[in-house]
Amino acid sequence: MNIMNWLIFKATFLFAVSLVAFGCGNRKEKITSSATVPLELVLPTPRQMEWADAEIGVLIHFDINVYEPEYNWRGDWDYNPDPEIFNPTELDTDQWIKAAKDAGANYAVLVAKHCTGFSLWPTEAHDYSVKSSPWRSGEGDVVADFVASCKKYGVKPGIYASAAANGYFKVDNPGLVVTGDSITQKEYNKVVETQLTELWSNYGDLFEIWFDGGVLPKSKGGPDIVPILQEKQPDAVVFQGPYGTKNLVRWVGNEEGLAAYPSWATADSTTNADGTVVVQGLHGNPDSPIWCPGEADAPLRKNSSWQGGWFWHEGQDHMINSQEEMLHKYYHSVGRNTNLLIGVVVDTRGLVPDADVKALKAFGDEIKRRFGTSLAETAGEGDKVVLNFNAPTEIDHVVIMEDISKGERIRKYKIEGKLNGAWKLLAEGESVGHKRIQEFEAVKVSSLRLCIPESIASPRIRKFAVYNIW
Ligand code: IPT
Repeated sequence: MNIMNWLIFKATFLFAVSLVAFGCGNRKEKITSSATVPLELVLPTPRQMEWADAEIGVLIHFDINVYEPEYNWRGDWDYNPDPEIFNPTELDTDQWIKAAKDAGANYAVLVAKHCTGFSLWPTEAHDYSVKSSPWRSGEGDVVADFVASCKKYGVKPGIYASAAANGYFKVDNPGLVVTGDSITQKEYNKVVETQLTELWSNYGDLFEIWFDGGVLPKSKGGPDIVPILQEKQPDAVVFQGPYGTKNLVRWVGNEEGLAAYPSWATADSTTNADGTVVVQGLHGNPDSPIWCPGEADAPLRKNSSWQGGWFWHEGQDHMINSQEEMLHKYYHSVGRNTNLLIGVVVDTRGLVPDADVKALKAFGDEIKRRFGTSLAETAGEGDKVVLNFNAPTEIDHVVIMEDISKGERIRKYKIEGKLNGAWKLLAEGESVGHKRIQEFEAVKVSSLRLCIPESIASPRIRKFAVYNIW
């Protein structure tokens, strides 16, 4: 028997023994189902672990269309709003990042260029940018301000600059020039390469790079992004990044902050990663060799507001999601092994509106109130972790975290509480990964246990915590 087989045998044996010894229910079935342990566990990179720990981020949207809401970048390819209208006289990126921090965000991604093509930094690639605007007499750089504020407040900076759409260059998804009359695809690809080189070279290390709609690969006529990414930002986490690069993160398939359940951190595709692949496999795939967890993006303003809630529009403060709605998204993203990326708008002043600042803070405060302090918590290894109370204690939430540095090992779990001397099933599920939040009807228990009837190797529980929130 070689070492690996021995380890497999040992893991299976120990697993069976512990089930017999502790009897976490349904014993027979579980012993047989524990028989396979893969030869290699898929592990996240250190940066992907840091990203999972960050849990909440913001995606800050600001573009020239905020000053001209009638403009539709797809409507008239020959028209672009005049840069003269872009003048956020009160722009204060500290205010944006403070608002993000109040929401509990640990990272922030700035939309440096959205579909209009107007660029928030003084790019050398063309003149359709802040340098042609009256804002700070054309001397300003929103990206530089943003990164400086992130540093100041300890929020990790990221940048979104979609290559897939650009009204200024008549480009539509998945990154192809629609008319071909004013600029060729080759020239557009060069613009993208120049712009991404600038963004990835001039603003320090980026925590996350965001490709909206994925990246059209070179083989399908797109820009040659991979070598630039690998040279300039080799450690950045890349949302819908090119296949084959490391630190990938996938879309969850909606803009409502709702991950499917189960939600495995491993997946076969990054969903739309090349801008053309059909979205599939939203649950991920526990047997895939690619670590590519979900990131659930959702604007603070409802999807039914202007531009899907991503951009500011006058008179829409009432479209801000309620605290309950935001918490629902949190439970269905962070609580499902997926990061939550909250879309934040910037208004014509250059500020996050007061109503949004308030809502972000209320959301962050409530998460702290709910999950800031547990009633009890522990960590452990193996198929069972127990928490005992001195007296029957009312509980209604459990948080489970795996030590993902050792891989996502749990395949099925049960949470059981001891009521009047008997174990009762309170909740059960499949994926855990970085974090699983489980809510159930309040119940008084003297003990609580996490049972893991199915896993691919001995489970490593980083945290098993219980709360009384209601
Ligand atoms: C959508 C893209 O098609 C998808 O790939 C992903 O990037 C997503 O945006 C991010 O929110 S487009 C949107 C209008 C649903």
